[in-house]
Amino acid sequence: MTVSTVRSQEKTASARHPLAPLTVAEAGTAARVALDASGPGTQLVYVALDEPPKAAVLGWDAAVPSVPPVPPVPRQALCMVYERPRRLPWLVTVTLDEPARVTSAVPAPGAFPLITGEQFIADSEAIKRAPGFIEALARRGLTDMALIQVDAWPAASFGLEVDASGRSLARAVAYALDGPSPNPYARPIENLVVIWDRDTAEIVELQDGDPVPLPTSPGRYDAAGTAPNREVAELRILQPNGPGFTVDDGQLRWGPWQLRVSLHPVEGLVLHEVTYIDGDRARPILFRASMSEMVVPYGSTAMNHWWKNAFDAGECGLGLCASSLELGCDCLGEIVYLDGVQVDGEGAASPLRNAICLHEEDYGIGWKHVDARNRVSETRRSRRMVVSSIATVGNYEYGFFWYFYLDGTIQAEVKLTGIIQTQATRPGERVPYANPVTPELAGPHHQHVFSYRLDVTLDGTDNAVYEVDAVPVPTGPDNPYGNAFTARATLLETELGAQRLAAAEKSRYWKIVNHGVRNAVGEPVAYKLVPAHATAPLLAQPDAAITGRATFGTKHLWVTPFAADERRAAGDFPNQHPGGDGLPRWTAADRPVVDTDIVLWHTVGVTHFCRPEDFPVMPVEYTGFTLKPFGFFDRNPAIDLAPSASASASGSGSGSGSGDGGHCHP
Ligand SMILES: [Cu+2]
Repeated sequence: MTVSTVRSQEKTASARHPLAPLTVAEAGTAARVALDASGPGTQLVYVALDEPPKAAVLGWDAAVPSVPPVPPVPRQALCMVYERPRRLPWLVTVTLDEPARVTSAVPAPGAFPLITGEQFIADSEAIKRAPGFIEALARRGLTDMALIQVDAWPAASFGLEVDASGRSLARAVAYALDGPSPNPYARPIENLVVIWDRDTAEIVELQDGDPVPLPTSPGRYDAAGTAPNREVAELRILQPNGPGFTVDDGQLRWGPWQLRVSLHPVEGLVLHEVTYIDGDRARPILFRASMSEMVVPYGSTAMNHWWKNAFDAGECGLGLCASSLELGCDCLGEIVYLDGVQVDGEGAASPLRNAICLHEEDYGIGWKHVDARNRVSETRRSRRMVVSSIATVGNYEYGFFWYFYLDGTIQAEVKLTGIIQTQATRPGERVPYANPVTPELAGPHHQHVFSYRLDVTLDGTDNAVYEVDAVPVPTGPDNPYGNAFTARATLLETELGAQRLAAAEKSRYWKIVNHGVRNAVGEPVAYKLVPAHATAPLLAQPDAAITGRATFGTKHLWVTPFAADERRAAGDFPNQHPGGDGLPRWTAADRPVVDTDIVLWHTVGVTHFCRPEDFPVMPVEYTGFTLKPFGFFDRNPAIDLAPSASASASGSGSGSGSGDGGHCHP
């Protein structure tokens, strides 16, 4: 098992692809320039690459080096900064071409900035020093503040007087720790909520209800706390000749696949220009794919829980929360890591080591057939390229995984793990809208709702989408035996008509086509988007605040015409936003979405009714979707794979797996 890490490459700007990831030096320069141009008391929130216009990127790719020379695309960074004295967020664009300077600065009056990890910790610690909070804890017999953890959540927005106060708010809850290596979520301090002003560092409102006895069980999950620990047989994944892919300044090449990979502070893992090399044709499939937003709405009415509605992308930043990954733990095999960039509130930039993991996985059989007469077998292994990053957002972990297969399939998967939100309960008590997970704790019902933004470019930018349902045909002249069924395809023509729900009982899928490019059977080339049928849409009532703020979650599919500034499903500033921004606002125009440059927004998720097995740490839960070629290719694109070599089985089994070192046989 080996590992290599690709550090940021300091090529000259003009030699780099317009989508090449920001280097640490570039991020630091952008932050310094943005802060220097800002008013006193301004803090940096994040720095991202300001991705050039799509036409410039496509033009750059199409250019043959040096004949004729392509004018370099200006390299720019986009900074969010927060001018705290004026409670004013700004989006500041900085050109990185010499001399680096601000090219635009747009204030967002009335909006609230993303909450960085630094801010979250600062607020949480400051609340522990607030006299009113200390007194509330003392009434519960808790006086050692070193054994208190505060989580200063995004405050959300409910149309209450406090929400409309113009203050930058947190709603905070607390946990009693039982020592230096605790599971804080084992001991929630129930019925105590602090509404906190993040700017003035003061309590705006203290909600102090009936105390619930602290749970006594520590809920430990570290190895010492779970000893004795079971061992499993050692498993090594070896690629003696190294990985089967290369990566250069953000561009990944593996087999027929080419794509660019980057880490955006808000969206986390982003894919660009996903392309399949089909013989001598470079065939684009996705121009850009990302997690545009996600939200975790809680379905509880309890004091500590009803308001929890974290937008983990737009309010916290999936890239800002990305972890440094560890070989053998997070990733197994022949790994290449890509670094990210992190910038603190003062603008100091540093690398985020091992933020993105790249590796190959064996995925069982890819295709197989045994000729029953002559017993000749042909078998090919399935191999997939895995691109992943993991964000820790408060109590939860989200792993964002993309898989590329040799048969042309693309799969997106979210792995959900970490620790559930917990509610302390009295002995024998059953609390509403929550399941008991231990005799002392309940887990409130909640959803994890993800909005994938898929800027498709199937053999070109002009695409369209059909909804395809499996439809039984009534018995009659067209179906004399009653067994026939058909596929009914409905073209989604405009934005409002393209707001769709999944339908498992109809085997519903959405077919993305390019009407201008035909396959061998004369049909438009296509990929089908196979939705996650187990995903319920947003379950909150239509008049609930969260429904207006996360309207994207009410539908499984949205289709919009491409617009460069329509990037986030709930708008650019979801923190404390009262609602209506993003997809519902843009799609009100009901723009046409046929045979034009379109973007699909796909909602997936998990409706989480907590189980005892989800505590003390939740085993990984999965959600996601699949993009499968549907006449994009003229035959099975994995048909020409070389046969795998057979190997001998070891151990004292039947010996049926023994091989001769040649090709696989039945
Ligand atoms: Cu959950």
